[in-house]
Amino acid sequence: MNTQAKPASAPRLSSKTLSAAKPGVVLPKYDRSKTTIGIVHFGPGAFHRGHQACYFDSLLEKDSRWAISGVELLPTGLAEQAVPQDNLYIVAELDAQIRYRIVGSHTEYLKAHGESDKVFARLNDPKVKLVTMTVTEKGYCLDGVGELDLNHPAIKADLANPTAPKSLVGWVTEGLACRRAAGMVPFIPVSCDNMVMNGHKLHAAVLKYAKARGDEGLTAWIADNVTFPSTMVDSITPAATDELKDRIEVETGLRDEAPVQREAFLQWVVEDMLGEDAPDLASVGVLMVKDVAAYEFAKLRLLNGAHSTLAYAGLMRGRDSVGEAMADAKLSHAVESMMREDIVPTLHPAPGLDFNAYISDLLNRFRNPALTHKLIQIASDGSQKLPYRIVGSMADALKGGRSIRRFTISLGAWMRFVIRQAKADIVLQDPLHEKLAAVGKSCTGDAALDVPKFLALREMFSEELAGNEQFKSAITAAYEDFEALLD
Ligand code: CS2
Repeated sequence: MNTQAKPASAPRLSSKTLSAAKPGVVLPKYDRSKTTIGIVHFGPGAFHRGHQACYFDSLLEKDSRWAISGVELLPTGLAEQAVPQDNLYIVAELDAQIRYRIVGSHTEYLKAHGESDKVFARLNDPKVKLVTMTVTEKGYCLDGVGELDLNHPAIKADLANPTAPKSLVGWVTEGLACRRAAGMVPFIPVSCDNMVMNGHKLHAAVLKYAKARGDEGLTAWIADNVTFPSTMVDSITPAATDELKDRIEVETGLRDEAPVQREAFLQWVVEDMLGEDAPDLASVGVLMVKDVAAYEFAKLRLLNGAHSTLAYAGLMRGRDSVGEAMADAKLSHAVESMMREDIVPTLHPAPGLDFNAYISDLLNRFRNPALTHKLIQIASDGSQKLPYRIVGSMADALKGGRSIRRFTISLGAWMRFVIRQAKADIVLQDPLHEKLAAVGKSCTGDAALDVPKFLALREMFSEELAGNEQFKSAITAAYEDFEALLD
């Protein structure tokens, strides 16, 4: 707990004010002016800045080629905050030990919506080897079966005007098309979002889009030459607050208008296919593996599946943060049982991955008293997240003849949450918010009428699953009383 008084006004963080940092604040240990940009990152939000950018910050200490150009696809206001700070920002590691680190790996922020020439120049720069991205699940414009939705408005707009892309898939494909036209080697697109087989999904989406552009030569070139590694990313990164900015100002002696808070834990597992010319990620703690799927399934189903369950059930039980939901003994007990007894049997073993120890570590991370993680943040984009986090495990459990009872806690609470927000006219943070509001508003409380409206959402439930009697009756019971499932 911070007890120091707030200074009148600490200097704004920038290259010139670094010397004002209080002792103990970790500063970049390399000359930023001597670095060159080797990475273009789409979606430089809090997660990327707290996670991947920290790995590159460490790498820049030994290899100056890997500074990052952060590219905003949509205006977020971050670029405006970054300029006066010379693209520096503070990561507050809030855990058993508190640590402040000033990260210097971004040397440029660009806006895709206004500085597209500069973005194309970067994508065409032979020094740029990786194009990484954190655009969240919805940023890929996929349909209910995980394939590119050619009817998505952003994809339709890009197909009509492919050289002036707006979507992530449009940008990656046009960037690759430019490299091909210039006779260059391709960059490697690296998805860092919470989706199973994120690299494969991006690969398939880019190929489908290139084909829909009617460019067979480009489609074949991408198929033959471009690798799309899958990755698993992990670090709990709650959204920054004004309180955090004030605390950082007091504790570091510098004012940062765009800081990041996260736990100390950091993990990045990357499919080992970056080639020889790539940054040496293994040297800064990235786990390079042949098959990343086992890690992705474990993380998405155990960590994120538990998170979403805590979020919806917690919110409906009046809890506000992950810490509060974990202190709700009935809820945390049910979630732990779901993890150990229901999710583990759906996972693939991986070398060095001891699921029981992994679960115990996760539960401790959820209980981190130094970090407040709002449930409402995790509850956003449910229509995009739940299929990866919960519905996939349920489909596997059904195939294996196992119980799906506890999995329905999250879905039952989610339906109730959607209805509650709709009836209160609160717009959901979800790309399907219009559809969900209409469903929510029309619900009467009669499960026989209400539940089929949710199950008809093909973006979330396949026809096969929605038609499965066992699935329907379990979801219906959860809709009627998800709290009974906590016992
Ligand atoms: C969370 C994740 O907001 C959410 O949906 O479940 O952001 C989670 O904190 C990260 O995936 C942890 O790596």
